[in-house]
Amino acid sequence: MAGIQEVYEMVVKGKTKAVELAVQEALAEGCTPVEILNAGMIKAMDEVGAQFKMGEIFVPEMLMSARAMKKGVEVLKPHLVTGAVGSAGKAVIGTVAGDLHDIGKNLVAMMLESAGFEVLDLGVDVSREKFAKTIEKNPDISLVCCSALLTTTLQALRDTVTYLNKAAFRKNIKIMVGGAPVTQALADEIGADAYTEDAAECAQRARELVREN
Ligand code: B12
Repeated sequence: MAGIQEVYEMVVKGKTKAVELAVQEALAEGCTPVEILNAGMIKAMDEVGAQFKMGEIFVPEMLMSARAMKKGVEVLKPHLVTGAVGSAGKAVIGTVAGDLHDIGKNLVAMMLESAGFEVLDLGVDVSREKFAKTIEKNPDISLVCCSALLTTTLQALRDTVTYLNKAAFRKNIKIMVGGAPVTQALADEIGADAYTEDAAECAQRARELVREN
């Protein structure tokens, strides 16, 4: 589909205004929001990551693509989010300490909202203490989602989950972990309740998990 290809190219090039238009065009062509997200924007970020790794582009270009993708997601959001917010329970989400990547985390938050969760988003570079304090202040939280995008911040993910595992509130919450370098094996090893590869699956799994409690 021409619209999706345009979304892909404009995210790779970091053209915010053009992405906004391309997403609208792709929607008008009849592409589904999930297709636009996966085959347009996420695929584009993979290309950007590959170009960065090869030394073809640098952090500023990566940042421009990130901004362009955020704009595209904003346009898509009303088409993706459908559920009755709050009916599935309360969740807290954040990217772990030392990590500033938030696009994936924001998508997870959006999908959770769509699945009916009320979501407290703590943002990026979130310390384990901040996760814990938020849960203490909000005893109705039933789900904690931690995101990590760097191999160097997997240690912070491990520290966070270990810390939460020792807390008195542990029995009341389920912990989900994710992000590109995270695996099921790591999730098991550090004592998280679940891992999923993408945001849509995360929301689905979250509903099952919370029902188990
Ligand atoms: C955009 C980007 C940036 C932007 C981030 C902007 C922002 N607001 O997020 C900026 C420019 C700031 C940046 C900085 C850096 N980046 Co960067 N970045 C990327 C890039 C290109 C895209 C990330 C992204 O948004 N992907 C799209 C989203 C949708 O995917 P996602 O985050 O993986 O999320 C999906 C799943 O993982 C899952 N998920 C995510 N979170 C969670 C949570 C839960 C609970 C669950 C269940 C699921 C889940 O659901 C999501 C959607 O389905 C990646 C390359 C890549 N392909 O990932 C590199 C990449 C992650 N960055 C990299 C690097 C090296 C850096 C820097 C160190 C560069 C530098 N020299 O400064 C800094 C680190 C800054 C820091 N302290 O965090 C490397 C990491 C290498 C490694 N193995 O550790 C990558 C892989 C690029 C590369 N190939 O080298 N980056």
